[in-house]
Amino acid sequence: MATPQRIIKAINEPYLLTSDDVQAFREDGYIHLAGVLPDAVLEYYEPIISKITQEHDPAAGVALEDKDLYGKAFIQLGNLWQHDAQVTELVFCKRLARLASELIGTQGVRLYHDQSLYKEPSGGITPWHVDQQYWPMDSSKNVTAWIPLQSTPVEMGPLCFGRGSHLKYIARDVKISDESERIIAQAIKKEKIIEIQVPYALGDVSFHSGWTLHRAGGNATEQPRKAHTIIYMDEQMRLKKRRSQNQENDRISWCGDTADGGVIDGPLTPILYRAD
Ligand SMILES: O=C(O)CCC(=O)C(=O)O
Repeated sequence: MATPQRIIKAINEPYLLTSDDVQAFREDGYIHLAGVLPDAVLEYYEPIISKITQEHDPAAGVALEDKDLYGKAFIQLGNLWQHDAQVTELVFCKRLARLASELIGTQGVRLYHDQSLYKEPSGGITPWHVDQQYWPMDSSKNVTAWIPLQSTPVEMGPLCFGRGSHLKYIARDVKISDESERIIAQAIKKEKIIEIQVPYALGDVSFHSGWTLHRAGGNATEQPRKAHTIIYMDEQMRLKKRRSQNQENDRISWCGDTADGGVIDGPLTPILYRAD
């Protein structure tokens, strides 16, 4: 069944940012925007994303208590857009891509990848970490849209950000782990970084930079915390020499046959928005 036109229209029309919004994003390393996606959009796409996540859960059948720290944090599935044409509509939509481009200040943005991150009932914390240590990108012009698929009270484990931490060079080589949780929590105290954790209403979307410290609490509710994320990068983003196996794994997953130093413009990283 084709997606109703009112849904297609809602995900492609602009959401207007103020210059204060852009300044806040650049100073804080994140922004939490209200009412980015209408309820009807989330009610339409949530069951599709949930079905794909369930069907392709790489750890299906493993009990929560038998999972490691990462597995307890969330069920993770990458590039849902390749599974379903309707998810492609959402992941490729202009409303979110334009927001990403205006926040990071580029002429246009490409997709890096999308993923679903479902925290099971009683699921564990997402340890403090930075995203960009996984990405072989030669600049910090990237941003993740975090899109909860239900209203998300604090006890369900919404994202929590270290305000302004993208400018502090903390734990940039530490992969997400018990160690990253401990090291970053200590650094946050020492540097007096303010932690911002607030509930998300349905339709709220946050955007955070690749170097922003962030975590999420556990899910203390009996419902799954369903979230979808889309990672955008500058349309001119170049592939840098890898510093770790994680970055090499990302190159293999997302960067096609891009040569070192070249623009990452393979079939998995299409341009999603370009200002006229
Ligand atoms: O959803 C989560 O718990 C973590 C998400 C995250 O770290 C991210 O999207 O960068």
